[in-house]
Amino acid sequence: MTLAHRSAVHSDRDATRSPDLLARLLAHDRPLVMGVLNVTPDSFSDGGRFLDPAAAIEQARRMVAEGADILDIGAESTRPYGDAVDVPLEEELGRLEPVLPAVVALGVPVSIDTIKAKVAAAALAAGATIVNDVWGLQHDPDMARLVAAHAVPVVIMHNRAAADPAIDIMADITAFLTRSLEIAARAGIARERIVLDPGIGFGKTPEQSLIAIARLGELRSFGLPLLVGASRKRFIDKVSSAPPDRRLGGSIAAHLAAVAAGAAIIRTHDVAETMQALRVAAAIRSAR
Ligand code: HH2
Repeated sequence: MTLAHRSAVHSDRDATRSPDLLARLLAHDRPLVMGVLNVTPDSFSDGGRFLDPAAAIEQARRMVAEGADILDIGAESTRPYGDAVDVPLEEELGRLEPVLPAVVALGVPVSIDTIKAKVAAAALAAGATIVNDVWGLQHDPDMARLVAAHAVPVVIMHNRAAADPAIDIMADITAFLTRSLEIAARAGIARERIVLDPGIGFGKTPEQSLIAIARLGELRSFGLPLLVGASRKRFIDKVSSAPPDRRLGGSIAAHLAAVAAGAAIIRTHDVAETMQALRVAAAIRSAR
């Protein structure tokens, strides 16, 4: 690597750490794309594909080349469909260790998808700069403190242990996120660092996932940026039968609807195709 290249990488890396990272990211005049990197054997759509560190790093590189604004790395399947297998701390750390530094070195902000404060702490020490907690600071009592101490952006996602078709899902999402925001405030997390996520597929029936996208706009009343991750999720199969690796069309349809309703960040496995869809949708809007 030449010195110039090394210093360019270095300054990119510094930029991924700046205290106003989220504000700078959101200053783009388009929604941001967060690329998913699962270093797991059992993720619902790509389990095992990127468990090998070389394959994971290659996938991260591909997503950066395709224009990902953020890379979201996870080493424990969140198991949106309930069949949870807890991964021991050491194993989660062991999966991240050979991959994370090389992914951070790509110069794009990296978020750590974990519900464990210890994993988040190790990932932040290795250069990740965003925490993505699919239990919205409500699982690990140390998570909020950790996020506050590091002053990093945090994605607070709605979740439930089990779906209940009888509930008003928007009321449940609102109450859960309100509770998470209270936890965040008590811990001293600045509001400017918080992103909210309705948690598509998590503790929701397929119909409730559709409702969460259709009525996403209601969550704008929190006044915080919204993230939506509909990529390859099961509700797509309920509308139009397809296995996880054949749900790209449905994922894009859902993500465009989410953006129209106000989503600022889209979490996807398919960066190039999602980028293209977002660009075309924006070009059509501005051609009016
Ligand atoms: N979905 C998954 C994982 N993490 N984080 C946020 N903020 N929002 C989401 O919708 C979300 C998430 C599930 O997708 P995937 O990572 O592909 O699956 P797995 O958790 O099985 O690895």
